Amino acid sequence: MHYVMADVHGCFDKYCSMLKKIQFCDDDTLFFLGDAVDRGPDGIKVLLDIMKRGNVVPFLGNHEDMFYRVIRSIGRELTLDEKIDVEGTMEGWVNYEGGDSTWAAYNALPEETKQALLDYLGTFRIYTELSLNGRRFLLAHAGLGRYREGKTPDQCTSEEMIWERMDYDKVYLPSVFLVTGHTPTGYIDPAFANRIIKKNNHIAIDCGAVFGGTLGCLCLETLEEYYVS
Ligand SMILES: [Mn+2]
Repeated sequence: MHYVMADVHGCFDKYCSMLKKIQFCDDDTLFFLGDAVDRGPDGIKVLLDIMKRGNVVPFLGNHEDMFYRVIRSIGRELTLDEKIDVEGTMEGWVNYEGGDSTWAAYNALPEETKQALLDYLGTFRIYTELSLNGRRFLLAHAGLGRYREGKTPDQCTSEEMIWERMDYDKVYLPSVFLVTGHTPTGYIDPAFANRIIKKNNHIAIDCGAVFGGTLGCLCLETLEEYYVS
């Protein structure tokens, strides 16, 4: 089976409970739609776990984007523009985006693990399209950005696909389900707090695990929903 999960945000225990709940095995594939790290305590543990599994396909979330920008600058001569970008990113990441736990845990890692993580983050996808059981899906951390009629994925920037919030009241692509994390479902519609939202060809799967909500997971073949509180 193919599963999607997102926005674990350092909740390693919920993540492990979910893998047990879905009985995740070597024949399965997990599309991990970003934001493994930050806010919660154990983001690095989540990243290291998905890294050692051959059947988890990782996508870049905005939190991995910040982390990756910072660590790929370490030990390198930076241009002035890069220096400004990294310093600004670091400031926002650690002070406002919950990056402090990730940064501390990262710094405590052995050098070879740091290097392995750096290389691994370089393989993260921005988006993927696939068909299963006659349904078409597009997977990305944040999605297709602001709504514009007829907008297609190739017209979106990477920045939009991992950072921008979509309009969940609009159908973007008539025949494709957009599967996204990034925005907790309770913010999209309070009636769906802690639950996956399926409407207007959107499937929003961030159930706010780190904000006291649930961790959600969806099976793409069956559209069955799984939750860990
Ligand atoms: Mn996010």
